[in-house]
Amino acid sequence: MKPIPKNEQRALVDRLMRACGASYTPEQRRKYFISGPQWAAAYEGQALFHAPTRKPVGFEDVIRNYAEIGIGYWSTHDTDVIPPDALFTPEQDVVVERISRVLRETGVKCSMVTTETFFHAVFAAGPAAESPAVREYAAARLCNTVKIGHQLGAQFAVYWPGSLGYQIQGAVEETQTLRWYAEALNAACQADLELSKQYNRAVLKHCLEAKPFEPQAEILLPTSDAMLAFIHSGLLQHPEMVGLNPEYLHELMWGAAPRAALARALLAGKLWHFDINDGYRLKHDVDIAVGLVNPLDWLNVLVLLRSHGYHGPFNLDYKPPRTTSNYGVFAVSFPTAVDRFITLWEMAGEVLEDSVLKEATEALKAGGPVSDPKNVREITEANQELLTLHELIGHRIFQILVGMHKDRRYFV
Ligand code: GCO
Ligand code: MN
Ligand code: MN
Repeated sequence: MKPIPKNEQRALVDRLMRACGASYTPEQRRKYFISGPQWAAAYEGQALFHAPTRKPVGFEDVIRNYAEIGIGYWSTHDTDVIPPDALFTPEQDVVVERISRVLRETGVKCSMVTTETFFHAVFAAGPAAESPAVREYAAARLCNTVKIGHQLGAQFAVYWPGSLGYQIQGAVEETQTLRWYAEALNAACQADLELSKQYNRAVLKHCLEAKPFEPQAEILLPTSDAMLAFIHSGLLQHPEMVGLNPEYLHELMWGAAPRAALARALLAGKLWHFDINDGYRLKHDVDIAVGLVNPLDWLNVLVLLRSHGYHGPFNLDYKPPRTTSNYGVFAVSFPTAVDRFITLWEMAGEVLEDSVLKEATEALKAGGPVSDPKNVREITEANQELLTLHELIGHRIFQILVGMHKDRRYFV
């Protein structure tokens, strides 16, 4: 192939996207509670060893592009849209008004707001640092975000306490740091109880998000399970207002089965918000788009969520790779991520309806007949043939994933 001239490259990408086919319409995409984060679309490709590869994109462009694609909801950090020096000033209100206008114009809704308590130098020792002034500032930031949430019509506030931990051992007393962190959350919930009255709205759902490593060497609340324990530790004044925002990759990163982590959150009644992406076990937070690494696992995750009636948001918390251009972020990255999610979600419905899977599952639950309930050999043998169904179930789910269940075969 000859070199492709620069001015023909977008057309090529568009043509190959059309050749992929099978995309959903914006109307179809809007039926799902899918949210696009400001920071995901605006991510410029930078990292510790990576210079940016994309140009900055403002919230107006992000929201308009989401609207066109059919992403019905938008989420943001406070400082994604308001420069730190403008927070708490009239300039903040101007930005919030500008956001409200573009949301109104496009019909996109703000579903979630979150506070950046990890990037700015003020959080070098984390949001629950020893210095009372830092802690007071962090608490004020959380309360301010809750207010912005009410002003923008959000239902959820997320807290990723990324820098709650330490690099140097012995420098931080863990119980004290956790107590201080709880104080900030208590302040946010208290502020919400007042603000929700003032704005005549329901209180927000306050959701904690864990990540096992990064940016600190040691993290005090590294998993969703740790956060469940923290919610019920007695440190929170309003544990009923606080739930979880697990992130698929964050659970995978520490070696968990994300589906099991979600199941534990479901049982605790705390699965309120879900960050969706993909990646690899025991690696850093690569934030790859949903379904590109573990589609089979993702299918199983969505079977669990569908069968338990999860109706919360699916937040596309991934980072378009630095090989994707600014144009590609909205032409390829977001529409394909959304479409893979919808495909997997609908497929999960097929799994739940599948007659082979239904019968196999029912048979396993029925078990084999046993006459002597203390006879270990009889009990073992009564179930022996049935247990082969585990592997058959795995095969059937694979068939559904690759579309073989409707007797489609891949011939050579
Ligand atoms: C990560 C985190 C963040 C949080 C966000 C919300 O991948 O590092 O998931 O993206 O979700 O900061 O508070
Ligand atoms: Mn996340
Ligand atoms: Mn992540």
